[in-house]
Amino acid sequence: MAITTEAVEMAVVRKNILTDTVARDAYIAGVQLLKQENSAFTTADFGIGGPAAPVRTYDLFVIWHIWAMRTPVPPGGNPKMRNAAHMGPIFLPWHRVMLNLFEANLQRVLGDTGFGLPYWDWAEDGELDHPKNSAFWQPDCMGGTGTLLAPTVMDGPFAFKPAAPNGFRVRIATNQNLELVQVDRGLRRAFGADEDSLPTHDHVSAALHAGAPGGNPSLATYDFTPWDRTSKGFRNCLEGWNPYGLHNQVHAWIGRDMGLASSPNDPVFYLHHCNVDRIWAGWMSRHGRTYLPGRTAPAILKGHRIDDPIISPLGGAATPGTVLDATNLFTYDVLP
Ligand SMILES: [Cu+2]
Repeated sequence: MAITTEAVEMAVVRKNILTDTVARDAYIAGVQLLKQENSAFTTADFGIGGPAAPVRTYDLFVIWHIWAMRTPVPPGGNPKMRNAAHMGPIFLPWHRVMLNLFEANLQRVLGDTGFGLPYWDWAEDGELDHPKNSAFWQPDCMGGTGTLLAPTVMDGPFAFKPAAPNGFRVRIATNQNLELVQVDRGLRRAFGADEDSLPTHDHVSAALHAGAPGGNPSLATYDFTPWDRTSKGFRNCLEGWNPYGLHNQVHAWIGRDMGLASSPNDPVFYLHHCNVDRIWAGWMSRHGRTYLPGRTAPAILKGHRIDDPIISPLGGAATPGTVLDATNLFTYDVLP
């Protein structure tokens, strides 16, 4: 079966993975299927060294994300200041498109067009004294109490089983130069090693309630010039550069694979980003489906303006303007 490159027009409901065990189990099963399915591509198609090996459908998304991370905007710029998917206004639309296509592929392999990608409400776990003891990390959910000294995930559905060739393995990663390389190892996490805590409900609320007493009024605006990792505004608050927190903090708290350009290697990536997308939907429910910069912004922002096609080998017909309202594809059971 070929990878689904277009989201299926059917309004599914995305639910909390900790309260919907049906969605949880379907997600886990679908990820395993995408991880075992050969795409039409081999590693040689992406210039990855070593013997040519089939690229699994799941791993195509990993490659896609790394590629975006390496693509500076503007061309020739510094991808660590703004790239095709991060550190700029496109961050939220770009990941929305990625999630929609991942969800469509899960629907395909599960044979269930009603499947909705679940989300992980990490702010709920941020309220716990010991977030690593959350139900989320138990063997019937994501498993894997990785530590700095023993980061390989050894329990749960994505446990590393060296003798099981079809078990969950990390197959595509990057070297120090962000070049794609083939690997064959287990998934890695190190809770709390790079960041002590998860964001809490107060942090999410502060991002959403710009008009509340003591609130930050700039958070009522989607984004600001210079449209990069230094900007004020809602996008960069949720992305977690200014102030540091939310999305970035969650990646850092989980650590290891989740801290890399290849972070979609961890199936938690999609559950995390689904929650980020849900927070964005919550913000739009208060402030309107607004987006900046507009179409007349300077060309150096090409790929981040409201009518620009997103820069991506997949889902490239989408623009920010076309994905602000996604209710034809999905809704959330609860908005923050
Ligand atoms: Cu990303």
